[in-house]
Amino acid sequence: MSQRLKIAIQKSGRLNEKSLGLLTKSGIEIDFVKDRLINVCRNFPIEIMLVRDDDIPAYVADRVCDLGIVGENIVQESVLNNADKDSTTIQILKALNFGSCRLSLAVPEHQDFKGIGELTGRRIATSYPNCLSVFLEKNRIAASIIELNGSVEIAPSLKIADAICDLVSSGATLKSNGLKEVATLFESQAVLIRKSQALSPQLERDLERLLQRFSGVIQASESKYIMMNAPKDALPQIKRLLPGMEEPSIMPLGERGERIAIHA
Ligand code: PRT
Ligand code: ZN
Repeated sequence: MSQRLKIAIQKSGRLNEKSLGLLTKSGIEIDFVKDRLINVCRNFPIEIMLVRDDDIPAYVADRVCDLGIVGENIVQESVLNNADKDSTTIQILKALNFGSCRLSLAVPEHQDFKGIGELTGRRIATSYPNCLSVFLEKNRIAASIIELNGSVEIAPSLKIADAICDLVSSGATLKSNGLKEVATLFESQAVLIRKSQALSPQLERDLERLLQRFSGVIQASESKYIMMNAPKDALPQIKRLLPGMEEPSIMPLGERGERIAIHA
């Protein structure tokens, strides 16, 4: 059995740079060779596999690799697709705070849309047929699902669908295609996944170390160092407004000390 953790990340695309950033900020030094599938790390027992994001859940499920960094949207779709196969159980270990988006339903913007019930009998284009099917069933909506692999947003103007179900982040793509968001199926972000089945004791220990490093990086990215000058008597109010300000450093400014410098 391999004595190195194998982690699959997206080779190129929206999650590639931030996935690599998380690894390097976690102190993992990798010598990447262009187009090499597996890249070995110099200072941590880990190998990085560069692959297409859609393949990551299956690679983890089939133990081609131990871990993966992928959008929760891809995990959800894959888990629903393999719901009947016990051996493919994968587990989300950690939300990674990047790649955030949502899977949403959208219809032509000129349409007077009163609620999702109006999707009954309509054709909905999507690359997420499993997620959409579960949502429609839950909401007792009988609609047909048109499965497309890309450019879902152009389906209504091509008249091959009446609505779409696609990932949205800024909303600019919907807008430029004359569509409006009418419901959100779920919010998504990049997550770290593993197969539920235990690894060797050594690899479990390495994984624990890796998780601690990831947590440190994520916590640091959520923290801000705040410096401000303020009237001294505003301090109680400032402390109430800013979380993590219980014990700030306070320095009097000028001779009378009516104003203070606050660092937190
Ligand atoms: O080549 P490979 O298969 O690896 O990559 P890919 O082309 O399938 O995926 P990629 O790189 O586009 O996205 C990877 C992951 O990024 C997704 O699975 C999501 O988890 C996450 N993500 C975050 C997004 C978006 N934001 C996003 N906005 N993925 C796709 N989009 C697309 C969306 O499909 C739509 O076409 O961007 C468009 C909408 O963006 P806005 O900003 O105009 O709303
Ligand atoms: Zn993909």
